[in-house]
Amino acid sequence: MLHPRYKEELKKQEALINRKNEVAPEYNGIFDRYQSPVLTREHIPLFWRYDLDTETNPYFMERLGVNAVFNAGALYMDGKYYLMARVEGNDRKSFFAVAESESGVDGFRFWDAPVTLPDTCPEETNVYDMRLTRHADGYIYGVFCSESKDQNDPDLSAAVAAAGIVRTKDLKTWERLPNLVTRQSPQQRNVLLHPEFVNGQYAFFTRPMDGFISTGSGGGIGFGLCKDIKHPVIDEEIITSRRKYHTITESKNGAGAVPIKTPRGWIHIAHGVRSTAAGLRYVIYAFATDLREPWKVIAEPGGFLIAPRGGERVGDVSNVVFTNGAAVNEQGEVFIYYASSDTRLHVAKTDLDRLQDYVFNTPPDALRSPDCVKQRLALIEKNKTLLGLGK
Ligand code: M1P
Repeated sequence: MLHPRYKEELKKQEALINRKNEVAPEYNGIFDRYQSPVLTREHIPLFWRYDLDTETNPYFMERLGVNAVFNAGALYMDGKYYLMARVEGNDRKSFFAVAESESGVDGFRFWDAPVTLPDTCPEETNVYDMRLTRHADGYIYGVFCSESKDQNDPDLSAAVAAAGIVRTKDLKTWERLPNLVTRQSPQQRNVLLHPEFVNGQYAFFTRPMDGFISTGSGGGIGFGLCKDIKHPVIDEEIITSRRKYHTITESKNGAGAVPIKTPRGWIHIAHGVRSTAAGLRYVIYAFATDLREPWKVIAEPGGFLIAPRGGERVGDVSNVVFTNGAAVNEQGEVFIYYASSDTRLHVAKTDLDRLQDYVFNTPPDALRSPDCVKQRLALIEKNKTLLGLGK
């Protein structure tokens, strides 16, 4: 018999899913932040978590709890917004689940079951952070982190990160391809497939790493070409967006959303990490690469685009905002899906014109305090004239 508590809990969940999302009051002219998260653990269907049968679950206990819903790949297709969310169970294992919405800012509802990926890697323990690419070859690719225990290291926490690759035409049936091999880098995370062929080859943005957590000698976001997606090997990676001392990318950076094509260049929305006394701080930044040579950075505004604010600062891994998906509709509206503190997922909305203006007209990081002051003084002087204020 269906447990009587089910209907009560379902009512609460329906109210949450149907809640209208409002633009937050903060203004920066670059994007609108929305007040409520678009996905949380409370959005997970009750029948994925509870045994609904009174006989076997008299107390209506959560049997398979969900801890967090965050880092999502994103796609706009046929008038709908799709998110490939990272769902983390109470047991710490992540899996993928698709949620869809008509508006892109609210009403996200999970499909009836999580994604079942072909289980082709017996050593793989955890999967997360899928980037969805609609590729020129007609497939939708999902590139994600495939994590395994490092069998060569007795440390219980030693792990190996690789880039797993799947593809589909409908987000329902998935074909798994071999993990990406990068000859120069022992580990990879935050890898994404570029949507177009480059020099007739598949092109990946990578993140060369020496270890599981530390990028070590990895200089930043990498780029590499691969001839055959069914045997994906990158012989050579070059660095595109480079990590720099005393900037938001000093400790690490990584590709985020699939690059967005604009008349002026590919716009990348990535993450940068720096070390603080309170631990690592993750922010989101943007840069542009050349249309024909997409590994060449042609503009990189200084500082962050999105940083954790208010309640976003707190969660399982605090002081983190992270993105691995954005969706662009026919009107050129851009929905940046970003997670806060590895706990829940939000949206920030902008458009292609604004993004280009931001990326190409925001001053670059001047790298030294005296030069940053000069940048600011130039702005102040210009505005003083406009405001009719004396020298
Ligand atoms: O915990 C913050 C993020 O840490 C990782 O990112 P990076 O590889 O750049 O350190 C990822 O595991 C990501 O999932 C997570 O949100």
